[in-house]
Amino acid sequence: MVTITFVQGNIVEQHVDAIVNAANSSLLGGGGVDGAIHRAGGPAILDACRDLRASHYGKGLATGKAVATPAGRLPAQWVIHTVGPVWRNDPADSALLASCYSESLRVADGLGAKTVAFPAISTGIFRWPLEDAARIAIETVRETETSVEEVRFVLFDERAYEAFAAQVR
Ligand code: AR6
Repeated sequence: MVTITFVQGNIVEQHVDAIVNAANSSLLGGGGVDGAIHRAGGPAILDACRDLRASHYGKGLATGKAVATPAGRLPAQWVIHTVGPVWRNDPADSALLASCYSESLRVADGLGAKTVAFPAISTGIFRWPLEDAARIAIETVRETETSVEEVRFVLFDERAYEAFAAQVR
């Protein structure tokens, strides 16, 4: 069974097999955690993303899907890019946020990754309320069949850390 852990910190510093990026469908970078990952990992990540756009992902990556690239200079080996939904208070979108977690774990399994770090997908620029995002994230990880041994939620600030950690108390 997967062990779920929580740390408050910066996802780019995590020594895990794969870190997950809260990307956008262009796969070509952005702000928030996406910007931090590309800055810290260097141009190899963007090069790999451009290759994806030039091959199987000509139209970009759909919301709720995930795809991996190498991690450049990061301590992790892989970056799994996923696209969360923008919050618009439509309950149907919860399945898309859940899909980000389950699809990322499916991609991690394909890579043979045993340790995977996730940010709080959609809770920044995409405005998803933290408590609801935390509930969906943890329920989905618990319910997904995976060979990943540790899922580490890396929360940038104390409020996000508390929202996630509260889910398992
Ligand atoms: N490490 C861990 N968590 C972080 C870091 C970091 N270095 N930086 C920010 N967070 P966001 P989204 C937290 O906005 O809402 C980009 O432009 C942050 O506090 O990064 O899914 C993409 O290209 C928040 O809790 O992602 C997309 O266009 C969480 O990570 C769009 O933003 C997610 O915030 C995606 O928006």
